[in-house]
Amino acid sequence: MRPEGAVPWPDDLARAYREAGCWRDRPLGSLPWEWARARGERVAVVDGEHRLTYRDLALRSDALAERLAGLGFAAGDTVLLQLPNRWEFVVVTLACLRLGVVPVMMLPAHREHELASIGAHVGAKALVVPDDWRGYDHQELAHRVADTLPGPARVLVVGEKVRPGGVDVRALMRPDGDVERRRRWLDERAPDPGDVAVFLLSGGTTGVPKVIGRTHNDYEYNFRRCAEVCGFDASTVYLAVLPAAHNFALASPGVLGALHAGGRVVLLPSPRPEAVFAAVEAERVTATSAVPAVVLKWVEAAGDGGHDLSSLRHVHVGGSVLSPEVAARIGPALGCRLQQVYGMAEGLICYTPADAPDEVAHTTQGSPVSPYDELLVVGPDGRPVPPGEPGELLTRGPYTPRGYFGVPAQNAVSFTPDGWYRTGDLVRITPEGHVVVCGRVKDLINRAGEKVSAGEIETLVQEMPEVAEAAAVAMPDPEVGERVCLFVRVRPGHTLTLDDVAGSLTARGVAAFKIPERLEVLDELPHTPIGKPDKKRLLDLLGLLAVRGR
Ligand code: OOB
Repeated sequence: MRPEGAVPWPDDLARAYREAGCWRDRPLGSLPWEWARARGERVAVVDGEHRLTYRDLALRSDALAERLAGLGFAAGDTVLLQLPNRWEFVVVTLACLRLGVVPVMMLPAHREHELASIGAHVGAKALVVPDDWRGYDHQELAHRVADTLPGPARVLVVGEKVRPGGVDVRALMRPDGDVERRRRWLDERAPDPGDVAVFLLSGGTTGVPKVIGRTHNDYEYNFRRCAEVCGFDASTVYLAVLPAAHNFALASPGVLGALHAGGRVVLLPSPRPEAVFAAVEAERVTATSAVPAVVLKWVEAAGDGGHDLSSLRHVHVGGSVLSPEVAARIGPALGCRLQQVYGMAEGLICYTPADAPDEVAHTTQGSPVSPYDELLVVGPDGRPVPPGEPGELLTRGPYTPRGYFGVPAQNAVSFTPDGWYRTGDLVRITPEGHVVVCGRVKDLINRAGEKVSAGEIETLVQEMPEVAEAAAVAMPDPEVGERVCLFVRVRPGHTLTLDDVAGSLTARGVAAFKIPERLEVLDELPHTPIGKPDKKRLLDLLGLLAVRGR
């Protein structure tokens, strides 16, 4: 079953991608048994004391898939998946894929605002959450959100403390019963590989939920090609520290790429240097991925020594701009090679080669992982710029879908009529074919790789009674790259503080990473000739305020 509203590729291209071997027409849910047949007793997933073999993964995901079917879930249903980097994340994801239930990859940091709007948009039938996580009661959150959703939505809970009204997911994973019968039953119900397998969230929404349906075919190709480019094989031990729900750590090549290549995945719910270095040493990790803000912390902490990091071969760094200076420090500090990655939930992934010379690895974001990726760099007039000149990057290809789910008006803006996705990124392409990201035209704030839509924040803030007009801009920051800075004009007789704004947004259930970290109240916001806040001038003003020491 196809969730209605997902935009398919044209038939002739679909045929070409099959003939070229990009699309293999195998549902992702069949992979765990394929892996188990080849290497059943090898450890696939490590989470602290928990070690699951490939066979465990197949058994447990089948058990959960069958019992989800027993609860009434069927192919094409959507569920909001909000789990931290724990072994259950992998089993739940594989179980959904097996049954054709489409998980929507929410982040642990998301709150009511995000869960409720995305849940309503995709018609979610359930939320899968931890009981509590980092002192936050996700179970309670899930019940609250479930009550707001149009259909009856169930709350599925991973943890010890499942309260009445919630379903105990761990109990459903117990691999007891007739394994062969269950396997055949699920094989017969396998979803179509051309259907949507997972929904990813776009980095930075505009208020309109931007949810990307990735098909079994396109997503398998995504993680298979990334794994090849990163040299993943049976000796790979991949450490997932970024949220596994993010395309980077999930499939670029990430968790799924490492498993597909026969490697081992180590899950860690935090990127803190001490925990990461301990895990690298204990599990002999060979590869990991990080955003620049995180890798900078590792580089700074590595000098303290104390841990044996010699197993580490590659660290993949992407999600936001990595300065050449930090890039050059990574290899010497961590004793491994850097691979830069420029990617997006919408599809296109570029990697610097695993053995690239420093010049390429330090100063470019690599080249597309597939020879069938198409790249076009255009000027403001929409026409291609001369080779090597900067412009907005448009892209199409075998793992870049043709539209967001269920938002035709937004698709008319984000995609061209002939299917190119407008990345909103300014890039230039070197004579050797490597992409260099040099800016962006889209209005978002990239805070340590987490994308915050300026428009979304402005809409929320403008609903505050004190606010007459608001504009959110990206404030440069040495630690996290950018932070949200808010400029406002207040209504006559009102005042506003940063705490007021933070308090209001938090009360409305907005994820913490989106909350503005600086507020400037102005008598008047500068405007462009068509009457929008002039963000260029606001940024200049921010620079001036910084110089004056504010
Ligand atoms: C990754 O995915 P998203 O969907 O969170 O964000 C995509 C956007 C890009 O359009 C670009 O604006 C920015 O993030 N970005 C970079 C970058 N990599 C991504 N900007 C500068 N330099 C880079 N290396 O962020 C993502 C998905 C898969 C793999 C890696 C990153």
